[in-house]
Amino acid sequence: NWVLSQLSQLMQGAEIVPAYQPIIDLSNGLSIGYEALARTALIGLENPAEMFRTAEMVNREVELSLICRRKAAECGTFIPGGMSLFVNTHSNESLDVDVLPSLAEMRRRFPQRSVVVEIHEGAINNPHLTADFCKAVRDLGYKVAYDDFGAGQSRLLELVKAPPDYLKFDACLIRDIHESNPYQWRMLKMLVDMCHDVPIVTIAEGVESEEEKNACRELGFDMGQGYFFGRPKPASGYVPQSESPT
Ligand code: G
Ligand code: G
Repeated sequence: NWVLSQLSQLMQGAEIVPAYQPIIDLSNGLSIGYEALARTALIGLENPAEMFRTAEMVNREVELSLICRRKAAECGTFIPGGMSLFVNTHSNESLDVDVLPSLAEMRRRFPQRSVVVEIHEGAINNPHLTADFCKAVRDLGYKVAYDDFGAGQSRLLELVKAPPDYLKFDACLIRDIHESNPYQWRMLKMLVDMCHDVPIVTIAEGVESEEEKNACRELGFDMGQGYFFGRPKPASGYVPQSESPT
């Protein structure tokens, strides 16, 4: 059908334009890096979740996720040295067979780029494999983040046996946090403190208001990400027009 034919066009890669969303250090308000989020103008696939659902229908989600990471690195050259590019993975990607080789390729092509790989919680299902993966990523000079923590099937086993460098707390835990009951507040505080003890850098996702930002800071979150700090936008949105390549 129409959407599937759009998908095969997408697989050529040229139709993917990554958007980049800043990740902010809550102690000083400065960006520490950018998460790449896939975008396309192809009709029927504009929504990345829909784009991946369509790819899953024809078992091409792993390939698509790999293409998105390539594009994220290629278009992410605006990111200053010292800041990190955060890239995504799909739950059906195998950490050792799919993700690791693609990171090694990224390392060869962009040796100066600092990269954090966000592991989807669906792919975190074996403590030994996950620990081996984390070690291999660090051997490449990259860092690991566990994504969407607390929203779905997040497992404590890997958090204990294979602690990541970053833990991204899902937006649903952050939403309306300033109105939350004392138990919810204490629970989050405890989780953040636990991370700092390891240490794991904590990132609050989906921060949409000043109140939420202040609450996250008070809870001790290291970093924040969300519309309050900046919406995802294409690389061209970060480069002053006069400095664009001609
Ligand atoms: O950007 P947005 O919130 O609309 O993205 C929706 C979902 O699509 C994200 O939560 C993420 O799971 C997925 N997604 C977006 N970009 C990428 C990407 O580059 N690779 C992978 N694997 N998933 C992505
Ligand atoms: O990779 P991950 O599954 O964490 O994807 C994050 C998703 O959340 C992306 O689709 C991104 O566009 C979206 N997003 C980023 N910031 C905000 C925010 O402040 N509010 C909401 N509702 N969504 C956000």
